[in-house]
Parts: sequence; structure tokens; C-alpha cells
Amino acid sequence: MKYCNLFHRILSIWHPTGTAFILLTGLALVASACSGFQSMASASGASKPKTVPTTASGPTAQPANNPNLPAPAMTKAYIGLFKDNAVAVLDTGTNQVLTKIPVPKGPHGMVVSPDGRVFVSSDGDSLVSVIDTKLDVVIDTINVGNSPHGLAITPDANLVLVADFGTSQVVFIDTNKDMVVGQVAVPNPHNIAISPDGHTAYVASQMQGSTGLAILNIDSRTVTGNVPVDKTPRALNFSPDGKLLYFTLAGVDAVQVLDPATNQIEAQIPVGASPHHPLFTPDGQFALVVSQGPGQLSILDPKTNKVNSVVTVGKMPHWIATNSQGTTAWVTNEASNDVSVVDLATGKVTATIPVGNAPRKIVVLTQPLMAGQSQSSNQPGFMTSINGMAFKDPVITIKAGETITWINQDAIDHTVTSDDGGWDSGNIGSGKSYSITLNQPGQYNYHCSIHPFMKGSIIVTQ
Ligand SMILES: [Cu+2]
Repeated sequence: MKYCNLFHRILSIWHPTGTAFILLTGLALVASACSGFQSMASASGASKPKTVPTTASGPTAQPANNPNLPAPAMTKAYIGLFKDNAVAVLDTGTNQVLTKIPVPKGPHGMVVSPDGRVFVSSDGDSLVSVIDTKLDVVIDTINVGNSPHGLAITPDANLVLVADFGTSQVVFIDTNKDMVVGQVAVPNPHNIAISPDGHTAYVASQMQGSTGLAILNIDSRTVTGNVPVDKTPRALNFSPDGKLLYFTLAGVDAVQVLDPATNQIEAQIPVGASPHHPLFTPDGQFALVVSQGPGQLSILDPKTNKVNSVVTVGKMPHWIATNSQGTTAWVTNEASNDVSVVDLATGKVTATIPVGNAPRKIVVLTQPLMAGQSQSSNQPGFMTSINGMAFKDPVITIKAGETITWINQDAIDHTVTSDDGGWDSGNIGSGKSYSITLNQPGQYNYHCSIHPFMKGSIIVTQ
């Protein structure tokens, strides 16, 4: 045999700060086990493809400076100030408001695209403004029709869906052209949740007398169903695996838990009065919801549908954003004109930041590394990415001994996990990467353990 039958793996994490380069390697253990495997394979005379279980050696940190890495990215949050007709830009490192960007009357819905554009609807107008977050200026406005409310962006970031309350339509914006490319009739749509696979949207439809969740097929741009509810639906979100939809209803002091497979409400989780925005952490471990009455953020366990803990925030909390690791939450407090920063591990408010009048929506921007920037391995191999909730190259073919590196270009964590337990990357944060070297010819199937619908395979040739 010309090569060791054990594959070895190298897991590398490049920090976007550019100061730390950590190489975790199981090479030492592999080397000591190699001879045994070689003789086994020689004896059988066959090089049968085989996935070797992960060698659980202790990671060895090897910090090194790499001048090729990019400068540290500033993390910023964008906050719609409903009564200032502006978007505040918050440096989440220093907790300082850097600037306020004027937008048309009534900034309402907000989303951020992975390329760093923030889309803001103005419900006192008919426009969606596009903010360039490098310059922090409005670079485009899109006319979508009278009184746009909530926005949602597809996982591949190609479409922004607009709940156009005034015209009773969901409007589709092509984000490559910043143009309206379609619309679907939904009575008084307010907020929208898009399934993690990007094919389905649930829309809170607030038309009195016919309140419900309209179900849209995003690909065909048609309404495919409706979940009637007897109170006015407010805000809604999917769990990262797509198996749960949490939503809130005006006048019901509990989070509604819907199974999107059956469209049945499976549970109601009692929380403080007037619950508004529900949001899952990116790894799906927790769900968060704000209660406007008592000014609380409840941290829920989606496995048990129980409240883990309750954090007191400001007055009339409205919306929530988290960082990609799901360790910090930012909560806008509409009636106290500030943002609460919550450490989700300790359940403590670590800062309260005055931001302007009537903060409602918030998005947090973390800038992932671009593909070429993190090439620092010397091994020949295959660079690919995880982007838009998908493995960019669903089938990768390499020669035995080559290295594959996945860069996570999404704002949230993913994993690269072997289907049969051969390896598991653990959570790969936004902008981080993971590499494996496969020495054994054969086919290897893998998936993301957070989003099991994300699948890929590797073919290793001689
Ligand atoms: Cu994933």
C-alpha cells in the first residue's frame, strides 16, 4: 500500500480577527496507528473503501500569525427608529451609535443580506430602502406599494419578501437587481417567516374576520394553504431545522408552537403579557420571545416547550437579534428608546444602550470571510463554501490524500458531519472554515447536523 489507510484529518479554524490561527490535528495518533492498518489491508489484499472512526486525540493549538488574513471586521447592528424615521448604526463592540441614516416615514421591516446590504421598509410610505453597510448610506429605493410591513430574506439571499399591508400582497424583490419581480395576494400581511430550505413562507395575515397564517410556495409564488387563527397573528419564525414554527397572537399570552408538517398547533408556551417577536438561536438550542407588557425576554427550550429563564429588559420590547454563535441577544425596547444586550449563557443584561426614538426592528451584521481570503493551507486540495443554507458543491471529487476546506459564508453556524460517524466538524461559525484530508478512496456522505436537509458527498479517487 502506498498510503496510510487511515484518513487523517486536520481541522483548522481561522479567526476573522486575523490574530489567531489554530490548527487542531489528530496526526500524531493517526501516525502511531498507521502501520497496523497498512498490514491489515495488505493481508486482505483489497483497498475496500472504509470510513475510519474519528480519532479522538486532544486538539493541539498552534497559534501563528498569518499576514494574509483580513483585518478584523467590525460587527454592527442596524436599528429602525420608528419615530425618528432613521436607522441607527450601532457598533456592537463599543456599544456606540456611529450614525443615523435617514429613511422614509415609519421604518418597519428589516433584513440583512450576506453581502452586507440592509433592506428597510417604510410603512408610512411605499418604499423599501437599501443600505450599503460599508458606506452606511441608502444606495437604492424600491417602490413596493402602499405601506410595506415585515420583510424576510430567502436563505440563498436572492429574494426579499415584503408584507405589503396596504395593498394586501406579498411582494418579491430580486436582490440582484433590486427590482420587484412578482407578487401574491395575501390579506393585510404583516410579518413573514421563510423555511430554512427556502421553499415555503408563512405569512401573518391580519385582515379582520379572516386572520390566519397564509402558506406560500416561494418557487411557484402561489398561496398553497392557510392556517386559520381566531386572534390577530403578530410575528413568527422557523426553528433552524424547519421542524417548528413559533408565532404570537395579539391578546394571547403564550407562544404558539406549530408543526409545519401537519399545520397543527402542538403546544402553547405561557409567557409574559403581550408576546411579540419569537426567534430561535442559530443552533436551534433556544428560542427567545419578548413580552411587551412586563418588559421581558423569555428564553425557551424548544425540546420541552418550557421557559428556561426570564430576563427583564426595557419597556415594551419589540424585536430580537442574536449573533451567529447564539451567545448574545440584542432586544429593542420601543418605549424606553434603548437596546438591551443580553448574555444568553448567564441570562444577564450586560448593557443598555440609548439609540433613539421608538426602536423597533434590529438586524446584526457579521462579515464573513470571502472565499479567497482564508486560503492558508499548503496542501493541494479543494476549496468550497457553505452558502445560503447549502453546501456549494454537493458532490466533490478529490484524489486520495487531498484536503477539502469548507468556508462558512452564512451568518449562522453549520457543521460538516459524516453520515456514518467518520468525522464531525462541530459548529463552524460564520466566516470560519473546516478542513479534512481523506486518504482512503471511496464515497463519503455528509450533512449539517443543525440543518439535516443540507447534504453533500465526497468521492475520493486513487
Ligand atoms: Cu447548517
